[in-house]
Amino acid sequence: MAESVDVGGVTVWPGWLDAGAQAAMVEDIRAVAAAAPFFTPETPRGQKMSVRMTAAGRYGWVSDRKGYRYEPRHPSGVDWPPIPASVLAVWRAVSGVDRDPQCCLVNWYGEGAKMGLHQDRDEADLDMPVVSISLGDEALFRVGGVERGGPTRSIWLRSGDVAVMGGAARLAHHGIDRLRFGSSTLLPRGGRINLTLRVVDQRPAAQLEEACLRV
Ligand code: MD6
Ligand code: FE
Repeated sequence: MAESVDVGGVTVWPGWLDAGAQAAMVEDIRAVAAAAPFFTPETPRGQKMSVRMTAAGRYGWVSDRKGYRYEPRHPSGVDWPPIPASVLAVWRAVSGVDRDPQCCLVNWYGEGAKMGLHQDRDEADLDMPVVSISLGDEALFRVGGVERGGPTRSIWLRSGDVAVMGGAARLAHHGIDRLRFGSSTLLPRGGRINLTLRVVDQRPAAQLEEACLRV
């Protein structure tokens, strides 16, 4: 396994997944999308995002005119499918925490898609990291600080790379400036899939109490 790289406090593991593992994970995501089809979210101000989204797990993250939030069901009303075992295994290997993710957000980037600088802050327990898995075309990932407007650093995320955003960087601003469309052959029609894994809820009270008794 290659060494990790620190980008503004985000730990990136280049090539965490080999080609076979990437192809298998794409098949797992196809099955997720068959149960919970991709949709195009809108910002609360009514602008269509350029990425298409779906999710797996107990919660999916959705955005529409009512705002950003986690929802227990796909917009069609069906439950989100379970998080694939291949994806869970990555979380368990790199997250460093004892809870499993409750949401695997699936972002699908076509040609020209990007994601503006944002913070991931809709989760209740910010001691839990966000883990991201990149599949397909290379994407320019920008990481800034917790405050908006400071200096930023960028790194090209490639297919199979895994990034962990935790600790002091948990609330860092970050986004995808652009894709090198067609740079990977993983997805037959090009594009990029990014998976982000999150714990959404606070830890159950019984476990919190137990953790307090232990210290
Ligand atoms: C992306 N990633 O790579 C967008 N969020 O397409 C994210 O927004 C992200 O990579 C939280 C933690 C890691 C990430
Ligand atoms: Fe994010």
